[in-house]
Parts: sequence; structure tokens; C-alpha cells
Amino acid sequence: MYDASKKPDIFLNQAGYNLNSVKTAYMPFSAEAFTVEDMDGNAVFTGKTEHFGYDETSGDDVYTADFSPLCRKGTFRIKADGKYSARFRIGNIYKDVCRDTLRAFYYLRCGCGLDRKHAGEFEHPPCHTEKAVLWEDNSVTADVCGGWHDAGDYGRYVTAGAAALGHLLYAYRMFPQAFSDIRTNIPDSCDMPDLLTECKAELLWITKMQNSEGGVYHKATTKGHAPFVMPQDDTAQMYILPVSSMATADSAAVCALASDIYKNFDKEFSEELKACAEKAYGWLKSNPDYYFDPPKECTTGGYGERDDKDNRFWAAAEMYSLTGEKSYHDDMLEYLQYDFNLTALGYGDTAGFGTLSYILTEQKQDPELAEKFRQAYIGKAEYFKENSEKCGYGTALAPKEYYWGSNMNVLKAGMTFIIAAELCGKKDFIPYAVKQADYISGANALGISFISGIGEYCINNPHLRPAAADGIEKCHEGMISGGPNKRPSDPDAVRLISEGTPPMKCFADVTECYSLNEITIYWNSPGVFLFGYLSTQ
Ligand code: 9MR
Ligand code: ZN
Repeated sequence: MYDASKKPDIFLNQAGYNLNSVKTAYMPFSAEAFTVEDMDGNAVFTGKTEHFGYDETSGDDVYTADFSPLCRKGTFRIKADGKYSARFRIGNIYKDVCRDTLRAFYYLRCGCGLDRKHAGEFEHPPCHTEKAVLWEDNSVTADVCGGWHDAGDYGRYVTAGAAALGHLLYAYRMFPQAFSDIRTNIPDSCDMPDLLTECKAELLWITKMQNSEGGVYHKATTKGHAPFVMPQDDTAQMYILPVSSMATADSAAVCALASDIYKNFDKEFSEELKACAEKAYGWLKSNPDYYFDPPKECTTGGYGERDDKDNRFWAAAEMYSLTGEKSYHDDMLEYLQYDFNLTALGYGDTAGFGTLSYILTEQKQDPELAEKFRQAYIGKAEYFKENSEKCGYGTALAPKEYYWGSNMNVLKAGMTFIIAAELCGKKDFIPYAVKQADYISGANALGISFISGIGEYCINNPHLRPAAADGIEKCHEGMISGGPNKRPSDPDAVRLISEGTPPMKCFADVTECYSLNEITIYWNSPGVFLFGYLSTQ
């Protein structure tokens, strides 16, 4: 159970550090020297701190302790001025963090039961298995069982799922070796890496969300959010909400991407994905205008977007990469005339997945275009690097960027550094990627690990219905919290966070605080990307 008295005085990555990685600890108090001790209290490293100075994001006067030269496997803690850090390990630590954050997706599965063998004490009977009805015509029923619950709520939203799949599948595409031996103890995990077995559950659900014309429904949810009950007890009517051009484009994109990846493991599934992608793309061509018509009476997650050009661009890029057909390349160029962010890897702005697809494609490439995309990633990484250097805790966000789900942006900054390092030849960015992972696992102004079960002082009360309703004190491991939000909007957070609190400290590990401490699939997925990559280092 979360225990505030366990809060360490010195903040660092509580999961630990790779043997040869950069290693930094942070102190919000003045100390000249520090010692790294093993578990018997023997000093294994001593060093002088550096005074960073005042940090605007946290309001702290920060001192840093660099112990990068300590390349010795073991468990340690840091001591300075009579104060201590939490325990941490040095060694191959990222396999475990990657496994736990990937396994979190299994706990979020819908339409099936979680059995004791795979879920242990978190087992529960099947949920949301009844047929759903179309919002627009209640006499039509359809089976849309499956996929992952989106977040703390039990809704299932196509664009959110596509973004999570984008992060996970690109992690696999860029560094498959990280996932060849990560086993998450999930059912049916024999003939492909567990990451792909897990993603297949969501992909199958996306294919069910497609209608006969190729359009893809935006979401499957009840009319409003469920109370805090277990998923099997959420028995209100399930609705299928209208098609949107964003959901259709994202589905075309992610199914095309997945078709290419699964062809080596599951030919038939790969073909099904391709057919789904082609049909969705066909819908996009016959419906060239932005289309989104959410009924106001349905109060679950909105996931609205003002524009669909970036989604269409992603779809065209993936279809081109899958087929090599010129028409898709032409479409890409056409969408590129519109103004969108070329490096955004989110559920709202998706063009970064499209540029990534093009950088990596094995089809014929326009070298200038590929270079333009690489430069965009380098530029974005430079921006994050500047923020990181200005921040006392090395975090890649500017003070104004701590809003709802800020941890996702920290993790996506980590992804950006990796893309710039691995695909654009800028290896110098890697230490900055490490610092984003450090922040998430405890090297932040609160000294808290934002991942449940990772570290001595970690979140345990996320806004996650099963975690609150299951009567088990310990939360499912591997859930990544949304993190600090300088404009908290739920009533409990508004009460708990006093006016003028510095951005990085606008956080509380409290179940009710959905604008601070919810979890979502697309906050975990960039974590799997970052931790998976670091496990290869
Ligand atoms: O992440 C979303 C945040 O940016 C919005 O401000 C907020 C309010 O609309 O919704 C968040 O998304 C939630 C979604 O609507 C439903 N599932 C959980 C999501 C994370 O809180
Ligand atoms: Zn469910």
C-alpha cells in the first residue's frame, strides 16, 4: 500500500540503471558530497554534487549527483547529508519494467475473463460480452467484444486504441530483439512474441468495429461512465457510436502496419488486416470530408479531433509501405500540403506515425522527403533536449506543458530521442531518453515512481475501476499514471492541489483524481516503447 512515510529524500530512478548508462540522482536540498552504498552499508562510490540552482518546473533548488562511473551490478542506495534515496538496482533492469508495463494491457482486456493462471489474484469473470446496439438504430445489434478497456473507464475508443497500437507496433518494428524473450504470462502465447499476441486482441476488436461499407465506428461504450464496479458488473447497454473519418483512417493505418508485421507469424490474420485496411481506405476515398458526429447524450470519452488530414496521411503512408502502390504515395503528398505536426505520435495528432512509416519503409522512397521527415524528428528532439537541460530534473517538458496526461508527453519525448538517435543518426540523444525513463520511475520532484509496483515509493491508487473495486490493497503492477497536471479539473484534485503549486508537483496518488492519476492504454504504450528500447542498451 502507498505509504507517504516511505517518501525518499533523494530522488532517482527506483527501477534502476543499465550498467553503462548515465546515472543521475536529484536532491532538493544542499549537500556537497554524496555516497552510493551497497545493502551492507559499504560505500561503493563517492562524488561531489553539482548545484543546478532554481528549477522553475518544481520550485526546487536542485543539487544533482552524477554516479555514471559506477558500473557495478547490485542493489544500492544513495546517501547525502544523512538523507537517503530509495533502493535501486544497477544491471539489466529494463526487461522487468518493459514486461510489467506490457503486461498491464492484459489486465485491461475486455470481452474475456482473466483466469487465475494468468491474472493471479486479479482474476475476474468475462466482461462486456453482450451484443451491442447501434446508437443510430437500436434495432441493429453487433458483436464488438474484445480489445482493451481504454483507461480507468471501461470505454473502448478506436483512435485511442490505434495510437497505443502505433507505439507498441513501432517498438516491435524498430527493435524486435527487445521483445523476443519478454514473456508476460498471457494466454495463447506460443508462436509469436507476447507483444504481438497482446496487440492481436486489440486489432481483432478494431476489425469488428468496421461496418459493411468500410467505415469504422468511433467507439463502443455505455451511455455514461460506469460506477466504480468490477468490469463484469458493468452491465448497462453497450452502444456502438457513429463512424468517424478519424477512426476509419487510424484503422486503415494501423491494420496496414500490422498486416506487414504479422505476415511472418500469422498469414491468415495478416490477410484479414490487409482487407480491413483496404476497405477502410476505400471508405476514406469515397468520403473525402472530415466526418465526426458524436451524440451529446453519450457522455463517455469524446476523443474529438478538429481535423482528419493527419490521420488520412498516416493511412496513406502505411498503405504505401504495405503495397508500394503509387496512388498511396500521391495521396500522402496531397495530404502533406496541409499544416500538421510531422512528429506527433498521439491519438489526436497522428502524423508522426506516418512519417515514421515512410522513414522505415522498404518501398521506393523519395530521399528528399525522407530527409525532411528525419530533420523534423531531429528538430523536435532538439526542442525536448533544450527543455531537459533547463529543467532541474532533466525532464523534457517546459513548465507550461504539464497538463492532463503529462507523463505521456515525457514518454513520447523519450520516443522522439530514440527515433532521432536510431533513425536519424543522432546517438547523442540517448542519455536524454534515459532521463525521461528516470523521471517516470522516481527521478522527479515528488520522488515518486509513476508506475504501480515499480520502486519502493510508487503509485498504488490510480483512477482505475478494477483497482478500486477488487478489494485488493495492491494495484495491478505496471500501470503508468497520467502524472502532474498544472490545471487539475476533477473536484478532488482541485481541493488537494493548492493554487500556485509548481507544475511538477501538481500530483496526488488518489483514486478520485482522474485528471492527475488515471491510467490509459496510450500512456502505457510509449512506456513500453521507451523501456523496451532501453532494455537493448
Ligand atoms: O486524455 C484526455 C484529456 O486530454 C481530456 O482533457 C479529458 C477530458 O475530455 O479526457 C481525457 O481522455 C479520457 C477519455 O475521455 C476517456 N478515457 C480516459 C481518458 C484519460 O483520462
Ligand atoms: Zn470489458
